[in-house]
Amino acid sequence: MYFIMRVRSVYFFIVIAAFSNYSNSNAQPVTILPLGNSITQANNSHVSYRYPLWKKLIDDNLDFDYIGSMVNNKNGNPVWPDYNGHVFDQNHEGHWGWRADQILYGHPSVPGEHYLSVWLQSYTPEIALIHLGSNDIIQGQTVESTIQELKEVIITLRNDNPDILILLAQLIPTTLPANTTISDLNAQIPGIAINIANPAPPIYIVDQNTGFDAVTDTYDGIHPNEIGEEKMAQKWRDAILEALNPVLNVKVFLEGPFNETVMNTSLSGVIPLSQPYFPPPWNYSGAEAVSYVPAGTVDWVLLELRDTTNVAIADTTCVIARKACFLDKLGQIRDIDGSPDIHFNTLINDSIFVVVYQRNHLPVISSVPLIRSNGIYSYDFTNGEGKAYGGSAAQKNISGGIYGMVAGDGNHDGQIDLDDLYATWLVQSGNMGYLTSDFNMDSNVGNTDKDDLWILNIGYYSMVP
Ligand SMILES: [Ca+2]
Ligand SMILES: [Ca+2]
Ligand SMILES: [Ca+2]
Ligand SMILES: [Ca+2]
Repeated sequence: MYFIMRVRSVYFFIVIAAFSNYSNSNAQPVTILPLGNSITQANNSHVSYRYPLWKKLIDDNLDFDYIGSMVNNKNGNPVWPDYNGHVFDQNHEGHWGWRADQILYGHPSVPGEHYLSVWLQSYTPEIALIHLGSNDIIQGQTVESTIQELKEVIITLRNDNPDILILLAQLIPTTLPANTTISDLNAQIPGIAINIANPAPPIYIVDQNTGFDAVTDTYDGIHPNEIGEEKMAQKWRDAILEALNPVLNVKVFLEGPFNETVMNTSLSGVIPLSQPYFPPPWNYSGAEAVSYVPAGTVDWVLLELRDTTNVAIADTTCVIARKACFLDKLGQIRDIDGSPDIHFNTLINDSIFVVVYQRNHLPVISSVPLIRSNGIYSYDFTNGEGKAYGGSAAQKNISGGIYGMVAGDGNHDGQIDLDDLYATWLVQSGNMGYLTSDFNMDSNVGNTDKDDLWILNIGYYSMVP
């Protein structure tokens, strides 16, 4: 027998501030469509919510582009001061006085302004901010017809881009008598999200009504003044960031505890209540903790997002977010609240690759960027050798066509070699508990860990850049 000795991996970790790195000339800006009526357009003495929103998104370092066939306010443009070296982006699709049906089919007195499906031929929104329906109600149309038209607006937008993020407003109030009916409409707007949300991405309901005072936050009982514009901009900004934050659904298997079809949960009872990835090489300081470990849990894992264009260059300088999660016996990674949907509070610049770390298995990174479908970035490492970057060097066939992370890295330095024998296995052998040399994860360290896993895997090392 011979042992392959390898140079130690060096791990770098960097502190990431949310939103701090969202600017890269390689990436396409996120296209945002402000869609609505006079409340979106504003007139020559008002800047529209679009202006304070634009400033907020610049502050967030979001790389974005307002789109829309319109570049003017009603009766001419106000002064939009430059901000941080940027000139205000005037594009919008706010049409003074228009109802939802006119957004869909056009306005008879201005046929040249066209309508939504025509506008969509010249641009593709990735995010739509929809504040629409006030004129329908003010002009005496019904809640029911307006709800139906809002649905058609969403369907039309999705026909253009199935992955569009729909941010649908509950409308700001008015001092007009129609306000009662606007409240009725607002009450039914969340139902739109439920009715037509699947299988498309979720529709984000943005409550522009709560906290908006029709007397103090408008200049005429209908249209926002500067205070009202600021309030609307803040609501839109928060919703945009929420909608852009990635949600992951990831599946992996661990070779050690894998047993024909599922993983053993023999560590149940010794798995710590707080995430165990504080020490090097992870140096992860997250506060994830639970009052009890959910049934069916195999172990803690650490999920990491790397944002770049190509896996080969997805090194630690590309890390944008990390989160400690639980791995269940079927390979599903779960948030500590039990959900398979892992929410990250970060923005993506190029593409995301996901890394999965576990204490005594070699980490894996997705071989391709994750793709968002129905609002979620899903990735399954288990159903193909090539799902992990490095292929057969990164994952093992652990049971006819099922692939798992490689066991035996007791000192978690990214390689399986003699150090794992001398530095950890020999020290821990004969002991029980939550121990890194317990490669088969049956809660004790013994010869089976060494002879059935470690020896077989000598020479494997991490394929994560
Ligand atoms: Ca633009
Ligand atoms: Ca209508
Ligand atoms: Ca090692
Ligand atoms: Ca063991």
